[in-house]
Amino acid sequence: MDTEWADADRLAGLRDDLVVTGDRASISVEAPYTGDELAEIPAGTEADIEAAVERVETAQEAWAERPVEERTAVLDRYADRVLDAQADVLDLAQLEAGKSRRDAFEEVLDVAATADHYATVADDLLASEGRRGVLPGLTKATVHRHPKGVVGIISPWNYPVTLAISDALPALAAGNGVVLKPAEQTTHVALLARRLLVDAGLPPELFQVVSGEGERVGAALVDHVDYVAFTGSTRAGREVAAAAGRNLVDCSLELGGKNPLLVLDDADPEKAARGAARACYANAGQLCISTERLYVHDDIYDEFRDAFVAAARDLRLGGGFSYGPEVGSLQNEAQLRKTVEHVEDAVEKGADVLAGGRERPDLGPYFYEPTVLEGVTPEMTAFDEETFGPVASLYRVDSTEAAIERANDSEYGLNASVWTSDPERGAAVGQRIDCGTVNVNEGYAAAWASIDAPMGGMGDSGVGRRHGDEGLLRFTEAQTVAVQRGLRID
Ligand code: TXE
Repeated sequence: MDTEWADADRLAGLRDDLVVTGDRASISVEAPYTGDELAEIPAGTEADIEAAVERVETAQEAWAERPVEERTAVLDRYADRVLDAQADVLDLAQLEAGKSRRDAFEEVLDVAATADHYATVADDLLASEGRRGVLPGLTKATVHRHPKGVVGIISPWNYPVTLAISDALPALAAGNGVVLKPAEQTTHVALLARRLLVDAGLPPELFQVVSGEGERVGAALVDHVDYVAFTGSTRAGREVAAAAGRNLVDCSLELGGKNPLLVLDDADPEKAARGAARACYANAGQLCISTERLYVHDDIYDEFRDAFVAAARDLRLGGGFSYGPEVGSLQNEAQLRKTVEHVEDAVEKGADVLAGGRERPDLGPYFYEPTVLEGVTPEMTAFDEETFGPVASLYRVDSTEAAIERANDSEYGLNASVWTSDPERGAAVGQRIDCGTVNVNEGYAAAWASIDAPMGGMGDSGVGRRHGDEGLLRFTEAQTVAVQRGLRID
């Protein structure tokens, strides 16, 4: 394979940073482009988690004592470090996740922007803040922001750099330490991203990584930390939240989505179709905020459908470490099977495939063509279940009201997109959609790029927000110290 990361010794060098306290069983990791085994990672245990937490706890106390500017200086240098090392990060993200280079590039951009953002604003967000008392003049209350302590991060394989690091950055800026349990499939690139933080000056003890299975090592992590930031399936998210509840620790959960895109009657169908194609097929649809349901106004439905089908067919599908292909491979066999099953089920029950609908074994074991379905009905799995693959369903609606109603008819509520020639109208429609983020005249990247605004889900899409002020303040305990100013009954 055309990257130096395919070298077993180089990958082994990254695994030196894992916390492994004894002999461990191993988990095989494969390269999605070929299906070949890439490496084996240790199947961590609760003992590894305990050791990791202990190391972080000691380092965290000293870290929290350091002035905020010293902590944020590390983030500032990290942004530069990641950009300098981008070729290496992109290669490894592609190798382990099977994604296109363009999709990997978005990860690098996101972590660098997140680091820059919190390096700039953390100082203000963490400053102690005077408050007026309930009885003005009688008490002098000040709110202080203390770190939680040790933050546990559980990350998935679809955005293995961003989702491992973009929560760690504000947590560290706020004075916490971190124990990360990355997805089994993409452990090495998470280790690389963490090593770059150490290169940027982070005390190495402060950020530990334990590899292994979610049910075992992920679940153990939740039992030993002071806060959990989880990104993954709704199923695992519920288990994490239940355990966090038992331990009375706070958590944030970014889970799945079945995200809607609305094309209003005044939209430019060509522009909307190109944007929609990116929204549906970025990262081969393996993106929590990607679009799977498109509600298009009757007046422009035919024009939009033709343009959208053409845009889906035009996307270049393929592997390799260049910027050529726009859409990469699915990450694993389970994702491919789920995608195939959703499409087969829809076709058996009467839906039409307007584009794609085929595996591409000539490109690699898990490639699947960008697919457009029409005529999807409620009995079909693709109607309301997240495919997490390159499959989008087109629906005709006769009014904006109908589009909003259909968009809101979902257990999920992560991300939506509205296309119109009137941005104000789009923003007004957006506020009526039950999703944590809404993009107007953009598929998904407008909200994602708004690093200083919160991002997260409603309903089954999760709890809590990353990015924005909330993205940092969730890693703090607010403490009020109130001084009585004289009035008392003696
Ligand atoms: O996710 P899991 P999977 C959705 C998407 C996908 C489906 C399954 O629909 O098809 O989930 O993917 C760890 N306690 N998303 O099976 O299992 C696990 O080791 C603690 C949406 O890969 O949720 C990994 O590190 N941790 C999504 C992480 O959770 C547990 C991204 C995610 O794996 C655990 C990924 C447990 N009981 C999948 N069980 C998004 N929001 O972007 C698993 N893990």
